[in-house]
Amino acid sequence: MISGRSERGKPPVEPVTLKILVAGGFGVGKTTLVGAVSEIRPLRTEELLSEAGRPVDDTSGVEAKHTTTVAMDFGRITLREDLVLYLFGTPGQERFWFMWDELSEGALGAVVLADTRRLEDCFAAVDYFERRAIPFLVGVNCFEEASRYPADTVRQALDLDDGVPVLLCDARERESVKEVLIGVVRHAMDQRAADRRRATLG
Ligand SMILES: Nc1nc2c(ncn2[C@@H]2O[C@H](COP(=O)(O)OP(=O)(O)OP(=O)(O)O)[C@@H](O)[C@H]2O)c(=O)[nH]1
Ligand SMILES: [Mg+2]
Repeated sequence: MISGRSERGKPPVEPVTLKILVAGGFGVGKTTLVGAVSEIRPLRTEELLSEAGRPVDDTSGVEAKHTTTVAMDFGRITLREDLVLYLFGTPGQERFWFMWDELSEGALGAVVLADTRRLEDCFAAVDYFERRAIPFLVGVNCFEEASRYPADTVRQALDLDDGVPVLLCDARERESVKEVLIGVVRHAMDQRAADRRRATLG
């Protein structure tokens, strides 16, 4: 039987699916970012921040926060009809980091979300991706209460390589998050192409 699509002369496209990680410190907006763009109801694994966790969960700066991600966030966004991203938000707290290696398996690239009030919280994520040569960009989640800094100031503060893009964003805004995601796909593709060129040149 001929499908509706091919009747119109357009073969159905099997989309390329890419895996993107969303990392960064505790409470920086990872769950918010995945929720802002996901076209499926995002899978969340939020737990109440408990009394028991208080000694280890550093909530300074995020006092209004009552839940935290304990395993991962998962969402999906179709960037183009032939390009679908699967988003995996990593847990922000260090005690859940044993999961990162598992989550980063097969990832094309990563977004490291940063809050300029607590930039040091994303050092570990930056280190992690640098060490494993996973292409990443830094998305500065611009909270209203935080001072604005130019991207270059953030780049210097994080001691990033020149090639690592730094984008200002709002994790609650779909269009803003989409730009970040397009940025990370572009950056990862560029980096792969550069790696291939280097490999060919020996
Ligand atoms: N004003 C403002 N608030 C935000 C923004 N992004 C997130 N929030 C709020 O900040 C809090 C933390 O956001 P989450 O998305 O839970 O952060 P997270 O990175 O997933 O946190 P963990 O999983 O615990 O590490 C929530 O109360 C959000 O509503 C933002 O861009 N602006
Ligand atoms: Mg979360």
